[in-house]
Amino acid sequence: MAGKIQDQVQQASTIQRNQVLEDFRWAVTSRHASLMGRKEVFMGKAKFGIFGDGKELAQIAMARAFQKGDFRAGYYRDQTFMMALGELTVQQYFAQLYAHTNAEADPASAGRLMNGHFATRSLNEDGTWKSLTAQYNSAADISPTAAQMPKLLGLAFASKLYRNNKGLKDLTDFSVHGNEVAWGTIGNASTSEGMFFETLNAAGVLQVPMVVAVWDDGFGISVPQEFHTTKGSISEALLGLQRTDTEKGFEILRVKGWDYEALNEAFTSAGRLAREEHVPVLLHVEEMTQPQGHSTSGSHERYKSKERLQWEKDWDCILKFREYIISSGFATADLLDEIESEVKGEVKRQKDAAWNEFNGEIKVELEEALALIRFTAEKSSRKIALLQLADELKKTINPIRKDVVSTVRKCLFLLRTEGDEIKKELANWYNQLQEKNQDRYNSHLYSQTEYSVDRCKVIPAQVTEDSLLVDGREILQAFFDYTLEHNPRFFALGEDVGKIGDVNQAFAGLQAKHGDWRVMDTSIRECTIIGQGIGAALRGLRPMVEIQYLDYLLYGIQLLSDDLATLTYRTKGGQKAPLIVRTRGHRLEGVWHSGSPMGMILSTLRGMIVCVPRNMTQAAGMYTTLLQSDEPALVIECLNGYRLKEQLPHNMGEYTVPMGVPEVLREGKDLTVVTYGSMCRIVLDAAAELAEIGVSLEVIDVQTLLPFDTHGVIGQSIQKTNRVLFADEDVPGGGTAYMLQQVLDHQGVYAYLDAAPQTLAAQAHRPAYSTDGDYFSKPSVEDVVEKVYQIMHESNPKKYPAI
Ligand SMILES: Cc1ncc(C[n+]2csc(CCOP(=O)(O)OP(=O)(O)O)c2C)c(N)n1
Repeated sequence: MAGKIQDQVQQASTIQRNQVLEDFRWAVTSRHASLMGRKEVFMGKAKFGIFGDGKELAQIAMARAFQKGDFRAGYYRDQTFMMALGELTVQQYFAQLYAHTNAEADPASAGRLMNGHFATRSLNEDGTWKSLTAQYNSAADISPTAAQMPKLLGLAFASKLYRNNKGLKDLTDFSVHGNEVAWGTIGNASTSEGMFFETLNAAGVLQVPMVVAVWDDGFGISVPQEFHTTKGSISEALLGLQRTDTEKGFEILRVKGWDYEALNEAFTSAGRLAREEHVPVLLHVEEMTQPQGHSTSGSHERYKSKERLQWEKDWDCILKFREYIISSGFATADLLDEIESEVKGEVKRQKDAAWNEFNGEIKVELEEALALIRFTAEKSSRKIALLQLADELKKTINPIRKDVVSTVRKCLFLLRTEGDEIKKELANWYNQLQEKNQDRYNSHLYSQTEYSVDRCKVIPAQVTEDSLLVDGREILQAFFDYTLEHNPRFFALGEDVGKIGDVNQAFAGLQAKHGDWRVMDTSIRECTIIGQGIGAALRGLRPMVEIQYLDYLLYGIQLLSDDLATLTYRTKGGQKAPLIVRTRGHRLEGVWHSGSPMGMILSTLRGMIVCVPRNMTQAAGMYTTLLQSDEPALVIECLNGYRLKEQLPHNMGEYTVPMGVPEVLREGKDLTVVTYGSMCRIVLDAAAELAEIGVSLEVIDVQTLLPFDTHGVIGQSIQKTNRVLFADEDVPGGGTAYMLQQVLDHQGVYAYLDAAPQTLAAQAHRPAYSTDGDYFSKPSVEDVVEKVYQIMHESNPKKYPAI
């Protein structure tokens, strides 16, 4: 018996020893990757580097507590975590540092993001989901500090839904009974951001399985802790969130970043609490270091005192780990040295392999270019100049693609006066190369799979004489009711969306009918409402999140722009979050309930679909299209349209509205007015008035701004009318300027125009209050009539004398 126990003790200590030594291996692997990474930048082989040195031990503990199906949403220091998890090889780490554009070489971003931006791939090549519960998952990182937090809330919230919404229980590729934990990481300085506080508050309210680890190294670049956080400690500052015996809240833990055993214990218990009880945990990891300073952009000797620098050396987590291993008798110093030296060799080998692969591809292209330029030179009258360009290219140290392509373009420019026969080989090669480069650098802004909105089947709405005439909001209500019934992944949340069914009652009665886990109220927190949607969409759900008024989208536009709109692009199709953001805008009342800031949206949300339906029938059809595709979208309903009567289509939930296809609302021959949203009715009223004096307007509703008229409907109309006016409610130079640019650049209409294309927008200021305020701020029927008339007058002053 005693012998058996002894054997077991022996066995347990062998396992423990092996684990400790494996952890040591990961720690030194990551550290040497950091050290060599910095050198690569200084040697000019990479442009910029930011590394995870000084934070290794805590990340290994986090990796140990992390389970399949879990998600990480973190930041640029987490290389050790990713490596220890087996989701990042050293070679991949260096491939990203060099910006290798191959998704196999750099699975996180295919060379699109600077180093330290981690991600796992959730999707197969064809856009279908992998089994997320069979793999470790990391949401794709972004650089803005703390912007990883809102989606972290959503990733954790998804577990809540999967556990509580019985309709989701079969989706085992996404969740097993909501057991998945969302793990967040953030630097101490970044906890000062509003998004951090907003996320924590919401997580405490929602009681979601979220562990937030704060990597605290006492600085935010050069700025020390006392400038960042009240009381100098985020766990102190947030003590009010701590749960008690009677009140729900957070579990708050503190641990030192060099204390191996305490770290393992803290992460294990945090993971268990979150996973089993759905309690959010804040894990404040203090006394971390940054041996090489913030990044390759500068040296920390500039702002850290001698004492601090010495302290960081003495309390380096790997040094402390070594001391722990030796004093616990797991290994001798010699053995650790041996392991480290072996690891160092392996890191170097993988670094070199990454460089050779990255550089090898470019070398091949360079050699091909040189051969073709020289070959072409022999036939060309510009031989000397061409050979000189080839020589210069040949001499480039660490050449990159730009060197090759820019030289070839210079050559082709030199060859512009020579016949095709002379330059055809070089030109063909260049065209093929540019196709590859397009894929490398410019692809995947939108879905390139069969789930793209373009592939959605068009099914017209069926409206007949016996279709009921109902309020616009009832059209939406019928749509939402249908979708809640037929699509278990669909849910809606937002301020006032649950109990009262949104401020305009499109969800009225639907929470009572479909349940509290389908139609939900939230607090007033636009940014994390969006984050909640992004995270849930990353985990296979189909959220619709509501921003109560378009003017308040500003609170969430940063996240939409930085995170959601870039997701497919920055992972080169590796992840998707098909979130629908529903909001309402255009004219209604006053400064903050009449917004139509399309210019802002169009500049910041490339990568999203932007729908501007003129009524609720169109809106419902657009929602159907979006739910059949996998693209994230913003849909702006007309604030003043919920009480207007519309005919209820018979095929609600089935009819679709295609994206990027304008609709001609009224045919005419004199002038085309291009508009959308609430302006459609204004322009149609103006068209009726103008018809009375013999001016025939063609009125086009663009329906979606992104994508924009992919069928050239507007150009065809201009070919007929030869005059065009772009009208909307945005500021001058906003949405109208965009529409004008799209048509001029892509539809070749210049030759068909008999008059200068014009725009009509709202005033440059926000709209004043009340009906008069609206009249003097937004384009009115009279404004449209007069503007059109002015264009007609300029064409034919006799027929249309000045007003
Ligand atoms: C919104 C935003 N502001 C500024 C920056 C520039 N920036 C990058 S890292 C950083 C400091 C972050 O410090 P901390 O959160 O403590 O993390 P650490 O780098 O120390 O791990 C700053 C200011 C940024 N990336 N995003």
